[in-house]
Formats: sequence, structure tokens, C-alpha cells
Amino acid sequence: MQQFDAKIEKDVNIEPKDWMPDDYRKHLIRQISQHAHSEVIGMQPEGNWISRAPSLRAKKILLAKIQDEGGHGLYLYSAAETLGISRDELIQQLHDGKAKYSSIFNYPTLTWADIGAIGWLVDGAAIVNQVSLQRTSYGPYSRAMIRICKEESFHQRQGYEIMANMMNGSAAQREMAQDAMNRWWWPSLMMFGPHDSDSPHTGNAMKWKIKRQSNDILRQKFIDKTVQQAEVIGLTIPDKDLRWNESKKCYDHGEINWNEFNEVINGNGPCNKQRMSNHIQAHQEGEWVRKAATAYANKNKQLVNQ
Ligand code: FAQ
Repeated sequence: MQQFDAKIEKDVNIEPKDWMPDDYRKHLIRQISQHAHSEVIGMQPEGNWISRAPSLRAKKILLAKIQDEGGHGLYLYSAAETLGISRDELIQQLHDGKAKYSSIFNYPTLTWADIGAIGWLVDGAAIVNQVSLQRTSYGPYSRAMIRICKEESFHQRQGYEIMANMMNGSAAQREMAQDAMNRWWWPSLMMFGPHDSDSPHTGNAMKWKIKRQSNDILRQKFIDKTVQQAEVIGLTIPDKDLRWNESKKCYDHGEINWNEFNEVINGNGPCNKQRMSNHIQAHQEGEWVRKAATAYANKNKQLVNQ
């Protein structure tokens, strides 16, 4: 325990074969697996628009982005597996409702502007959180974050480009972009989790340097960055209480609807049931692929052992 504490104190990464307290291991499995599930479930709202992308260029970019998100899920499942849990167990926890995934992916994508809003706001929020997690204390998680952040920053820019183009377009396109902004702004703020005072996991997470910055600090960073980006392209943030606070050098903002957040994370958001049933169906339909891949790996092992 003393060696573990000393490593945390000196910012030395904890690696899979190092001794670690059980609670640290459990905490990481919970967070990393939920993060992995978010990446994979997050493919669904965007996947909804692949067949309706407005140009071949837009379609290629969207396909590549969604594929990146699937890849992020795979890095993160691998990182979680180094903590002694199998991929099957992790997926089972998701299907049984024991593991969560990000609230944001329970909202529908109604128009093409929603694809812009997801890239700009959702990936934008994810980056603020993940840049901070690059310095998390668990080695495999930290290394996965470094790689993921490189891809997420491209995602954020492609989303902003979609919004900027729409704001340069017709009145109907500008209206569509503003409508997407209105629907995605508050759920994006909810991605950072409850206020620090209501966040049961933050204490241990900060003590063990799993989280390097709290939910509220990261949310504030995201708001301060994004308000200016919205102004540049002429979008209005749907918060009448948003104003610059000169003494704090940051934006004050209105209260988040925590009832809505709790409903969504407890399974009652607009798309929770659809997201989960799609995942279960895809998992069942993919069983033959997993069996074939395992059979092939086993065959290779036998050949090597002969
Ligand atoms: N949604 O005590 P805290 C992406 C739960 S990736 C659902 O504050 P913690 C890329 C929390 O789990 C987005 N549940 O918890 C992409 C806990 O419940 P539990 C995902 C939430 O862990 C873009 C309870 O509330 N990113 O977007 C949420 O210290 C486009 C109490 O909360 C990550 O997962 C929520 N928003 O802080 C992909 C980042 N917030 O577990 C596709 C890694 C809280 O006891 C397309 N995760 N809860 O049942 C984290 O940084 C943290 O886990 C937080 C929550 C900040 C999410």
C-alpha cells in the first residue's frame, strides 16, 4: 500500500501487474468500461445519418469518424481487460443495466445539423474531459487517452465545419443549425456528470489521480471555450443566464436540469431502449463472427504446439 501511495504521490503510472488496492481496481473497471460502452453506443446516433449524408465527402468523413469511435471502444475494452475482467463480462454488465454509458447518446439525431452538433459539442466536451484523463494514474488508460484525443480533435473540427457551413447557408439551414444547438447544448453540459458536491466518486478519483480535474472544473472549461466558437459563426447559446464574469474570468451559466439527467441515466431518456436493443441485437447477430475468430485463433495455437 505504501509503494502504491508513493507512486501516486510521485505521478508514476500504475501498470497492470503492479499491486493496487481492490477499490482502485473496481473504480477503474467501472469508469473505463462505461467509457468504452459510451464510445460504442455513441456510434448509433451518428450511424443514423450515413445513408443520408448530403455529399460523398460528408459521407466519407462521417463513416471514418464512426469507425474511429468503434476503435476507441476497443482500446478502452482492452485497457479494462488488463484489470482482470473479460470482454464478455463487460458486455454482459451493459446488457444487464449494471454498467452505464454516457447520457448524451440517448438523444435522437433529427437533422443533418445534429451531426454537426455532435462533432462540435459532444466530441468537444469529450476532448476537454479526455485531455485531462491523459494524465490519469493508470498506465493503459492514460495511453489509450493520448491516442484517442488525437482523433477526437479532428472529430470536433469536422462538426464545427458542418455548423459553420450551415450558418453560411440559407435561412432554413441557419434555423436547422440553431435548433440543433438548442437541443444539444444542455445534454452536452450533462456529459461532465453531477456537480462536484453531488458526485460520489470524485473524492476517491482525485485521491488516486484517476481524475485530474473535477466535473465542474471541466464543464466550466468547455463552456468558456465553446461560447466564443458559437459567437464566431453566429449561433446563440440557449441559456439566458449565460454571462461573462469579469472577476472570475469565466462565464456564469444557468442551472442544468438534473431531473432530466437522472431520468436519462436511469434508462428513461428518449432513446435508451432503442440504443440498448440495437446493441443486444448486433451482439447476438455477431456471435458467429466471434466463434469463427476464436476457432481460428485456437487452430493456430494447435498448429504452433504441434
Ligand atoms: N452519463 O460520481 P460521478 C464520447 C454517473 S465519450 C451517464 O461524478 P464519475 C466520444 C456515474 O457513472 C463520452 N452516467 O462519477 C464520442 C456514476 O454512476 P455509477 C464518455 C453518468 O465516474 C463522441 C454517477 O453518475 N466519456 O463522447 C454521467 O466520477 C461522439 C455519479 O457520477 C467518458 O466516459 C453521464 N454523463 O464521473 C463517441 C469519460 N455522469 O457509475 C461517439 C470518462 C455521471 O456509480 C460519438 N468518464 N454519471 O453507476 C469520466 O470522466 C467520468 O466517469 C464521468 C463521471 C465524468 C462521466
